[in-house]
Order: sequence, then C-alpha cells, then structure tokens
Amino acid sequence: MPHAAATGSRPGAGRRLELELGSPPKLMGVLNVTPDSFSDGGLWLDPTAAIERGLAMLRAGADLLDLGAESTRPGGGVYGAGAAEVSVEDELERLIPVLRELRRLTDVPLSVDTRRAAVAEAALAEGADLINDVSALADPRMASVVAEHGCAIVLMHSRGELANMQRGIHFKDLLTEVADELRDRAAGAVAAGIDRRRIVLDPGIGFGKTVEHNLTLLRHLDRLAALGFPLLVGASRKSFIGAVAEAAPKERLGGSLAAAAWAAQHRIAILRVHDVAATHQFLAVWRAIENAEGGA
Ligand code: HH2
Repeated sequence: MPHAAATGSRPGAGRRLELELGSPPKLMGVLNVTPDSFSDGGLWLDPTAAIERGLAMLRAGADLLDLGAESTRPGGGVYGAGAAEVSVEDELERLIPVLRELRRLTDVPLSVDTRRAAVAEAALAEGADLINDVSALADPRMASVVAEHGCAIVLMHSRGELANMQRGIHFKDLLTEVADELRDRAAGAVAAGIDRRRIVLDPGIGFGKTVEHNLTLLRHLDRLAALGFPLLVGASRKSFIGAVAEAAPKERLGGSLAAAAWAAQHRIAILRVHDVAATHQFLAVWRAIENAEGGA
C-alpha cells in the first residue's frame, strides 16, 4: 500500500507521521497565522491566540496541524485581487514564534504551509515535520531543502500565478491534465532526491479551477489515487461550496462535511479542515456505521 512517512529531523525528536492510503484520513487542522485568509483571516494573528487555537484543534481531534503565515487565496475570481504579497521576513515573523511554542508543547506532526524554501528551511530547523507547498516546488530551492531534511512534502496542483489564477481557466481534459501535471511534479521531486514515500499529492481544490472543475476532481479522486501517492484534500469552506449552497465562508460547515465524507470514502490520506471538532465527530460516526457488523 502506498504511504508517505515523515520523520522529525531534529535529533531525538522521535516524531513520525505515517500516511497510509486506505486508513481513515488523518485530520489536518488549519492554523492560519494571517491577517487575510479567506475564512478566518485575522482571528489567529496574535501568537498567543494562534497557539491556543492550535492546542484546541488537537484537543478536538486533529491528528496534525498545518501552520500558514501567508494567505494563498487566488486572485481573479471571488477573492478579487487575491492575497497580498508577504515578504519572507513577515512570513517568518508570524510563523516561527507559533511553530516554536507548539513544537515545545506537542509531539504531533506539524506541517508548514509555505511556497518559500527559506521559510521551509527555517521551519524544519524549528522541528516542522511536513512542508505543504501549494506551488508544488515553484521555488527552485524547495526540493533540495526538503530532500536534505528527509521530511514529507505535499505537492498541490495549481496553474499560473496566485494573483490571477482564477482568470482564463482552461482545461481540455481536466482529469488527465491534473493527473499528468501532478505526476510530473512528483517525478521532479524524486529526481531532486525526495523519497517517493514522502510525497503527498493534492488536486488543489479552488486553485485555478471553476466550480465544475472542483466538483469533478472530487468526484473522480480515484483517478488521482491511481498515481500511487497518498492524497490530501482541502475542500473546507471553499468557494465551490458557497456556489452550490449560497453560503458565506463561515457558514459552509455542512458542505465541508459533505466533501469530507466523499473524500474519506475515497480513502484519501489527509483531510485539511478548519472545523476540526465537527469533522472529527462526523467521521467517527460515519466510520462506526461503515464498520458496523453486529445485530445480524
Ligand atoms: N488550501 C488553502 C491553503 N493551503 N494547502 C493544500 N495542500 N491544499 C489546499 O487545498 C489548501 C492549502 C486555502 O485555505 P486557507 O488556508 O484557509 O486560506 P488562505 O489561503 O486564504 O489562508
């Protein structure tokens, strides 16, 4: 069974993340230390609030946390001009105090959502276990940083620049093109020395895709699973849910749970969510029903 493994790079860290396809999905709690994320910008910018939020998500059932200090909401569509450019210095200033303290307080795997090799390098030195790169190695140094640390990496599908990603979207054959592009990025990662068992792929829901594209990618997750890598799905609160159900970002829990159930049914490895407690309960009951054998 394909799997990805992330081993803490610090001596004695002893953390390990095994992601097996076919096991229940690991719940990744989103911790946005940003002023402008699309659904929770500004709520956790203060380090103390962010750390408390991280710990609360762990108590609520998160298996790992994803710390992001740069909003990556794409421009050219529902988010207008998209996220503001953040300097490496600002990204580090937001990220490191929160990462350092959470690392001190917990042994659960900590992921860092960044497109920059310099940020990844600093985060790995602070004990991060996983790099979540929505640009899938656009920074030419990212692959070597990850290979050197032997950590796991998420390679997410997207096209073009964040600033205008939602403009002029065009696929001739969505599923084939997304699968081919992800396969190429994974091959590039392996060629750069990243262990293929430490690669996770992600269809990039909402990144350079129409509502119909997002729904079709979710419907056919099996096409991406066939690439032989564990999958991560980040559908939580995304705008396709708002388009189907006419709901503001914070009112998309029902739609997010529908996407979570669908993804879990397709044996994805990691589910990236904002609403950890509700998703945890939802999946626990869903799994209990799936596994029920008694009463015959
Ligand atoms: N989505 C977002 C951010 N990072 N990473 C992966 N691997 N997959 C995703 O789908 C994904 C991601 C966007 O969500 P959020 O972090 O809540 O918003 P923002 O980018 O505005 O901070």
